[in-house]
Amino acid sequence: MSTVSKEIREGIAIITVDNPPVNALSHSVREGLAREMKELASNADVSAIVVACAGRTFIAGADIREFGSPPQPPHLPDVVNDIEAMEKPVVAAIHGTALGGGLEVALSCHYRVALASAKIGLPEVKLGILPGAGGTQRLPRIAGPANALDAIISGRHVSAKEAKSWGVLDEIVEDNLLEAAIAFAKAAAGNGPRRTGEMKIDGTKFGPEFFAGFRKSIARQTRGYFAPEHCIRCVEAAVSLPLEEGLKRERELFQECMANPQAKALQHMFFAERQVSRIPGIDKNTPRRDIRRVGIIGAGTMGGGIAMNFANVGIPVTILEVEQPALDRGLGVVRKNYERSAAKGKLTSEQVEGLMDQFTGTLSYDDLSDCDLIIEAVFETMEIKKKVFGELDRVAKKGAILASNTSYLDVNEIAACTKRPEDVLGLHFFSPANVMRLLEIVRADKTAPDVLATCVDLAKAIRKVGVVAGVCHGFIGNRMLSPYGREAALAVIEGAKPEEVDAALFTFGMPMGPMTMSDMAGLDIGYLNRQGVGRENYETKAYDWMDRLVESGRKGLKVGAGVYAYEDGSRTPKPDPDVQKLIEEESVKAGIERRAISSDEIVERCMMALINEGAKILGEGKAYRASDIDVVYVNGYGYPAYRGGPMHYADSLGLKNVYDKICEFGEKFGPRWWQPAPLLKELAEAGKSFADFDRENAG
Ligand code: T1G
Repeated sequence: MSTVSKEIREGIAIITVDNPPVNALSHSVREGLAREMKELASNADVSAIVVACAGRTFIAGADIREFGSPPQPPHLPDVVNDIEAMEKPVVAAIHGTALGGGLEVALSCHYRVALASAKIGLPEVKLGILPGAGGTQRLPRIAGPANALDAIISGRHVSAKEAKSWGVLDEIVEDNLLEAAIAFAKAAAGNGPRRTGEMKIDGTKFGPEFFAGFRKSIARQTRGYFAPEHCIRCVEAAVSLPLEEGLKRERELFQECMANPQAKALQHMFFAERQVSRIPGIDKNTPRRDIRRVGIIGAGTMGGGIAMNFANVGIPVTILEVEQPALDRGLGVVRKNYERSAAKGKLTSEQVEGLMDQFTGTLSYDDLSDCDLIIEAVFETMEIKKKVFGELDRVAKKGAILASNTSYLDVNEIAACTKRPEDVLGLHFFSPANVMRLLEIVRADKTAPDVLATCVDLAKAIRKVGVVAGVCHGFIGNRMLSPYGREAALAVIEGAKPEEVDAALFTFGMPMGPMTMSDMAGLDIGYLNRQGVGRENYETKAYDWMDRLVESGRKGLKVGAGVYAYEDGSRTPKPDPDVQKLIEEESVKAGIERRAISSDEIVERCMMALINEGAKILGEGKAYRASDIDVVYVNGYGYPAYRGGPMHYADSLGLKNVYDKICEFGEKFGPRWWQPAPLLKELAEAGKSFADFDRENAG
């Protein structure tokens, strides 16, 4: 069955693309569009053409799955140019999301009619590339260079209303899209084509200073990314060159992006995020439980943030605290968060009230008896967790899902203190919980399939990326963070300054260095953890200097002093000579001769430690895919997406090289912490990658 069909109604040809799930511009679609346009160009019975799509959306772009193989003709730029060249008016009928190559097809049409609910966008930059079928030349001509840059660099989905204000859409309708497009085509038949490519840009306002200003304005958010600068150069070409030369320049810059390893890494992340919801033993026939009301235990920072996720999607929340002042404080923080969004114009004051109406505060566990899901977000000790779950076991209704927001603790042990362990799992949100996209869904040994399936779906419903992890200390993210942090702290005691360690990892692409991160989290958190696990269970050389800081009152940013100094309430870390002096004293105490440590060594040790722990987690089955680990690190720990996450990064280095490096570190720093993960050894010796592992275990 062809993915492109044609029907002629009263002299109007309707070309329909039908290529589920998102009408991507696969080879057959490009062929079909080229074939039909060619036929219609000379079809005397036809005065105008409508391009529409079946299914849930207009064309959502080129077929990303085809990127790995050599492009087959007809190539999209040619298909698009042929559409624009048509002598008969071509009208695009847009519903859902017209994205990437899909918007480029629509821009090559002479007119565009859309549903009010439709969105348009050029998100290619999120795939490490740029709009390569005329989008960077036609969008600036019709919407102006400033709007075009906004759309191309942000990759955001632009509403129909805004797109119309940009001049991209000619008409917006609430429904009956096809009829409206046909009527529009009939009316346009008399006017002939209006080619976007022929529209002029008033270049006077968009000179070098405009582009310099724009580059400055995005420097921070695009740090380390390759494609954004190429996108800007394309729009500069649109302003300064005639269409044909601009399209040629776009093609050159597109090829450069496609050849850059960042494109492969970001495309890996695209599919990795879509794989996370594929869980062995769970499919569409697995029952789900209805979640109509959610209970939250604890109205602290985490509890409040978690609750907002549900209120934001219309699920009412009952939030429990032990005392009224704590409850008032918690709900007050939630209201402040919403009011901050309102102040930025993201919410109206009515919407703020509507959202706050979703919240019911209580001091009594009994008020949770009608909740379908109850999430505990109380202090991180097993004793308190068990007490809370004992209460939940008493009050929660039959079939309610009981979840812990623990970051580290044993969910099996928590589940065991209820008479319904099959209804218990971990839902580990990341702070700030109403902002961070990542959700670790911790599958306990007895968690029932319908409980897991319900929470995997729920993650998507509350706009999170839900990654399933097995029970182990710190699950996926925090477990890997520990060896990463160890190597960073060891580098300090061996000779690197804290700011050098941070600078090395910041340059690598981390949003901040581990020392700054520790100060933000609070050095006392790690200190108490270490007190709990005992000196024999961690590398004392790495952390004794930090413990001295805590014992001297330097608990981190919250007290204005930690590894760094924070003067007058500022959040800017400043190296502190007192700290450096303490570190050097601790090196002597530990019998360490300090040495110069290069940034490369710092990055290598931290990354190899991260990767090796990831391979252990994968080998133990505590994560289903290496790509799941990449999703955790990119969405929960700020790992640079343009490196594809730690496991994809390892593949880019070659697992044999990674394995050899870890063995080398074992010889140099001792085998205690540098034992290659068995899975890493196995894959390296077999000449395989983590991607091979995922493919072979896709089940
Ligand atoms: N190509 C191939 N498969 C795609 C696809 C695409 N462009 N978009 C989605 N899919 C698959 C996806 O993997 C999933 O498959 C299913 O469709 C549903 O997607 C020259 C070169 C459209 C907003 O970047 O943003 O055009 O997992 O789960 O949440 O300039 O998909 O079910 O097997 O995401 O409702 C530019 C990418 C391409 C848009 C729908 N376009 N897609 O979101 O569903 S580059 C994009 C999306 C380009 C030209 C260049 C979203 C969506 P499976 P989903 P959703």
